[in-house]
Amino acid sequence: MRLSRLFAVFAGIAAILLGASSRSDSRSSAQTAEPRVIDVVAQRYEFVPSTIEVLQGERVRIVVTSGDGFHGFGIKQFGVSKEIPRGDTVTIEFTPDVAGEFPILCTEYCGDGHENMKGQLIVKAREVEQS
Ligand SMILES: [Cu+2]
Repeated sequence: MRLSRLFAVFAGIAAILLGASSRSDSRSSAQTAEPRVIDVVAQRYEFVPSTIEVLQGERVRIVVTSGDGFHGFGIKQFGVSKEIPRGDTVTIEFTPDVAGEFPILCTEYCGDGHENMKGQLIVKAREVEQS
């Protein structure tokens, strides 16, 4: 009687410990997942590269450097809008949760060709959950 009760308590503790460790494992792997880093140069009147391809749900870190004057980097769909001062490098992080093709726009007037300063973000749908 006493022995079986002791065993039940021990089994209960073991189950709690196992459950806690597997939970913290999955949490820490999600936290340590490194974002995809993409370097972009903003210059009159283009983004280089002009097309950025990422995966839906993947954390993205875009590092934008101004190649000349004052520019901006905006992706309306994902609430991204950053000033890129002359000679500066600005880091932008976001997670595109919607698949599709979205315009990247210069959000600061930078000269005659400003209206044509556009890039494209392609977010590819995540078809199968990868483990
Ligand atoms: Cu501009």
